[in-house]
Amino acid sequence: MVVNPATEELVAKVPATTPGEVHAAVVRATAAQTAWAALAPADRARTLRRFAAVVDAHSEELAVLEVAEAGHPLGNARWEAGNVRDLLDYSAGGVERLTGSQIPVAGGVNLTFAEPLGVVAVIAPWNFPMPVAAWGTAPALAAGNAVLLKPAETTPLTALRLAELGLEAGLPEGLFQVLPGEGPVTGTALVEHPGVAKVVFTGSTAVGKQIMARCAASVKPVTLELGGKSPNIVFADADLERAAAAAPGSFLDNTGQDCCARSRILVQRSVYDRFLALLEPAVHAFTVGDPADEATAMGPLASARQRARVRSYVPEDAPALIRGRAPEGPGFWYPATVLEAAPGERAAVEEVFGPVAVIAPFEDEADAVRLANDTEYGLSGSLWTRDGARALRVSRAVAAGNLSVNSHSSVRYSTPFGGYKQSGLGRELGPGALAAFTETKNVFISTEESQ
Ligand code: TXE
Repeated sequence: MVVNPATEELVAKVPATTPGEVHAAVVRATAAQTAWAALAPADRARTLRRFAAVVDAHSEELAVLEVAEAGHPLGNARWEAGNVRDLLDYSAGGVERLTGSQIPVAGGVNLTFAEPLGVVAVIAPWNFPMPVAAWGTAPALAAGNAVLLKPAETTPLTALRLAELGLEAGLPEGLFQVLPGEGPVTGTALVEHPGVAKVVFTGSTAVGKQIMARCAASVKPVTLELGGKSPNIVFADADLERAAAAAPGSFLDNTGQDCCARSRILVQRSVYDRFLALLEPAVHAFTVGDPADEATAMGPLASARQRARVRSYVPEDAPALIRGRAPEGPGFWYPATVLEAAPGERAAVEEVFGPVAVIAPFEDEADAVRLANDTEYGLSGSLWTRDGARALRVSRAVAAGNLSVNSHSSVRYSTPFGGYKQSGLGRELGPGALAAFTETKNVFISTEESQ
C-alpha cells in the first residue's frame, strides 16, 4: 500500500508478487538475458542510452512520483531522476569497455573473458527508492544481465514506471521486470531461486545478514549496502562557519533516512561551544514543510512505521540541545533534533534513520579517530580542517568506505560507493560497477605443435 507521507492519503494499492510469479519471472528473464547478452555491445549500449533519454524526458513525472510515494522534497527528487539518467548513460559507456585480457604464459595463449552472471535480483529500500533501484539495475543490464527488481513495500511506483520506460526505450520484454511484494515472501523467493545468479540488497543490516546467510547455501554472490552511523569530525582549525552551515544537511537531508547521514557530530573541545552556537540557527534555517514546494529542504518521514521507530529512540519531548519545528496535522513529521551524546544511549550508537544527530567533544586527532571508529558501521564520514596533511591522515585512519573533506558529499555515479564493517559488502557505482556483475573466465589455449 502506497501512502503519501506528507498527507497520509492513499496513493495506490499495488498487488504483491507470489513465489509462483517470481518463478515465472525468472524463466522469462533467463530467456531475455540470453538474447541480450548475444547482442553486439554497441546495440546494448545504444538501447541503454535511449533508456537514459526516455528517463530524462519523463524526469519531472518521476520526480513527482518520488515526492508522492517517499515524501522527498521536489528539488531532491529531481536530482534523483537526473542521477538515474546519468547512471544509465555512464553504464552505457561501460558496455564496450568491458574487456577481458591476454596474460603472457608459457606454451600457449591465455585469455580472460568478462561474462555476464545471468539473472540478477535487486532488492531496493524505501528511503531512496528510485536511485537505489537504478544503482543495481543500470550496471547489471550494461554487463549483459537481466534484472528482477523488488522495490520496498511502500515505494513501488517509481520502480514500476522505470520498467515501463525501459520497454518504451527498447529493452527486450522480460529483461527488466519489477516484482513488488513483501520482503519475507517475494524477496525470499527471489533470493532463494536457483535461477538468480546474484543478489544486490540495500536495506537494514539485520536483513542483509539473513540474505547473505541464504545466499551462502548456494554460494550465490551478494552486494550489500546496509546501515551507517557516520561521523562528522570538526577540528578547531576548520572554517567553523562553513562547517556549521553544512552540518544540518548532513543529517537532515532526506529527513535523516540516509545510510550516509552524518549523525554523530564530533567537535574539538576548544571550539565546541562556538560550533554549537553556530549550529543552532543553521538547524532552524533548514526549511521543513510540504515536499511538493520547491523551497522545502526537509519533508516528513517516509511512513508511520518509520516515525514510530524514530520515536522509540528519541521521543519528541526528550531533552535536546537543539530541536526544530515540525508541521502540525496529517503527515509523518518529526522535528530536527540534536542530542548531547550520552555514553551507552541507543541513539548514540544505533542507526536512528530520522532527523536526529548526537554531538560530542573530542580532545585531539587521535581521540577523534578513536571516536569515529568506535562503531560497528563504516559507511561514510566527513572531516573539516584547513590542514591538508591532517585531512589525508584522518581520511586514511577512519574505517569507512566514503570520506569527504570539507564537504558532506558521498555519492556520485562515477565513483565507488559502499561500506566497511557491518555497513556492507562490495561496491556500487564507479568504474568497477559493471565488473561486479560479471564472472571472470580464464581460457588457456595451447600453441604446442601436434606430434
Ligand atoms: O528495512 P528492511 P526496514 C535501515 C534503517 C531503518 C531500518 C529498518 O535503519 O530504520 O533499516 O528499515 C526487503 N528477504 N535501513 O525494516 O526490512 C524489504 O521488502 C528479502 C537502511 O524497512 O531491510 C525492502 O525492499 N528482502 C537502509 C528492503 O528489504 C527483504 C535502507 C529493505 O527493508 C526481507 C532501509 C527478506 N527477508 C533501511 N525482509 C540503507 N542502507 O540505506 C525485508 N526485505
